[in-house]
Amino acid sequence: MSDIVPPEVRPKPAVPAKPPIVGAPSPSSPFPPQGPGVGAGGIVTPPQSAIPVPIGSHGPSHPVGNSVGHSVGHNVGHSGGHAGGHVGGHAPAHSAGHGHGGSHSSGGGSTLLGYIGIDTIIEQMRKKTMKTGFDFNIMVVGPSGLGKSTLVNTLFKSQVSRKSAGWSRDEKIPKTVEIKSVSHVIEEGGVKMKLTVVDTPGFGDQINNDNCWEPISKYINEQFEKFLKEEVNITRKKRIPDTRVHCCLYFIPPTGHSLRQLDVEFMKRLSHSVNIIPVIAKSDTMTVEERQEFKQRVRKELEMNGIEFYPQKEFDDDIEDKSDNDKIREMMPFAVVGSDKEYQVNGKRVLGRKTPWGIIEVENPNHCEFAQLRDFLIRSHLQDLKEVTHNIHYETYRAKRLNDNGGLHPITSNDTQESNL
Ligand SMILES: Nc1nc2c(ncn2[C@@H]2O[C@H](COP(=O)(O)OP(=O)(O)OP(=O)(O)O)[C@@H](O)[C@H]2O)c(=O)[nH]1
Ligand SMILES: [Mg+2]
Repeated sequence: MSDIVPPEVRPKPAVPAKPPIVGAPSPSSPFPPQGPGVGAGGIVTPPQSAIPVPIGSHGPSHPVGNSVGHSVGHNVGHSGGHAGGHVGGHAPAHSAGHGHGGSHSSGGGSTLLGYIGIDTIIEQMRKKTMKTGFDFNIMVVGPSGLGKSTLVNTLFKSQVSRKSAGWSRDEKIPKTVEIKSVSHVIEEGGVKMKLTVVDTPGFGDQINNDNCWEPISKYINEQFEKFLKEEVNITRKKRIPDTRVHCCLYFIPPTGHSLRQLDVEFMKRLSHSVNIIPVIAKSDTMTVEERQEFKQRVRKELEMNGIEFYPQKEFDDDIEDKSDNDKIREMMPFAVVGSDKEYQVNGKRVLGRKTPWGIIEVENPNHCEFAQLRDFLIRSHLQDLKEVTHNIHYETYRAKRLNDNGGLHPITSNDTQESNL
C-alpha cells in the first residue's frame, strides 16, 4: 500500500534535481539521440535479446522528478515512467528506459565488437532494487514542542508513526518522551521502501542542558555498531538490515534572533556522525521578510560556527553536483510547516493548518518550504544521503572502532560484500 500521494497530484519537485549517478545520458550530451545499434561506423544491429528493454509500465524512470525526467526521458513511455520514479531506484531508473543509452558507447568505442549490452546493468540493478527494496531512516531532533512528530507525519503523509503505534487519526500527538523508532513499508511503483522514523524527545527545557546530545549520539552509534557487528561476522547475512540514521532533521526554533548556543553545540557535535539537515520549525509564525532574514542569519551562523550540514561542500562529486548543491545550500534551512490534518481547498484535499485568517497549505510552495524539503529528501537526494552515511559517517566510525579494536578483528580492505545502499 502506498501512503505517498500518487504522482499525478504531486507538485513538481521544487529543488534542482541531483544529476543521475550512473552513466545516464545527460541532457547536454554531445551525442545525438540514436536508435539501438546505430554506431558511428555504420549500422550495428544488436541481437534482439540484447537490446535494453524500456521500463515497463511501473518503471521508475525519473527518479528525481520531472525536471530531469522530461529532459532526458522522451523516448521512454511517460505514463509508466512517472509511476514509480520518485522514490528510490535513483540511478537505475533513469537510464534503464533509454534504448539509446548503450549505443553511445558502441558508437564511440565498440564498433568492431557490435553491441555488447553493458548498459543493461542499469536494468538489472533496477530489477534487483525492485525485488529487495531498500531502507531509509530519518531522525528528527530538536527542542521540545517544535513540531517534530507532526512533520514526520506530514513528510510521508502516512501518519507513519501513529498508524503503526495504533493511534487513532484524530488523536493529538503526544509529547515524545523517549527515542522511538517506528518502521513502515511504503510501496510505490513497485519499489518498496522500508522507512524508519526515529522520533526523539525534545530537549533544552531542563535547567541543565549539558550533554543533552548524548542519548541521540548514542543511538546513532549503536546503529553503526550493529551494522559493524554484522559485517565482521564470519557468516554474514547476504544483506545486512540497515538501521543507520541516513539523515537527521534538526529543528531550529523560529525565534527570528540568532541560533542559540544549544543549537550550535548540538549540530556541531552531531554533524560528524550523521547528515544534519537544519530546518526552521513552525515557520508560519514568521512573516515573509522575517523568514528570509532569519534564514540568511542562520546560514551565516552555521558557517561562522563551522557546522557542516548536508549536502556537505566537501562531498560534492563534480562541478555539476556542486552547482546543484549550491542552489540547495542557498535555500537552506528550509522553513517548514507541519500538519497531518486535511482540509478542502478549491475542491482539493490538502494537508494544512486552519487559522482564523485562512488555511496554511503545507505543500503549497507559496506558503512554506515543506515541498522543497520533501523533494530534496526523497526525490533528489535519497540515494546520496545513504551513500554519504555509508561511505563517510559509517566509515569514520568503523575505522575508529577497528583502530581501537575493542575485541573486533580488523576487516581487510578487499573484504567486500553486497552493500544495501
Ligand atoms: N504553528 C505551528 N504549530 C505546529 C506546527 N507543527 C506542529 N505544531 C503544533 O505544535 C505542537 C507540538 O507538536 P509536536 O509535533 O508534538 O512537537 P514535538 O517537537 O514532537 O514535541 P516534543 O515531542 O515534545 O518534543 C502541536 O500542538 C502541533 O499541532 C507548525 O508547523 N506550525
Ligand atoms: Mg514529539
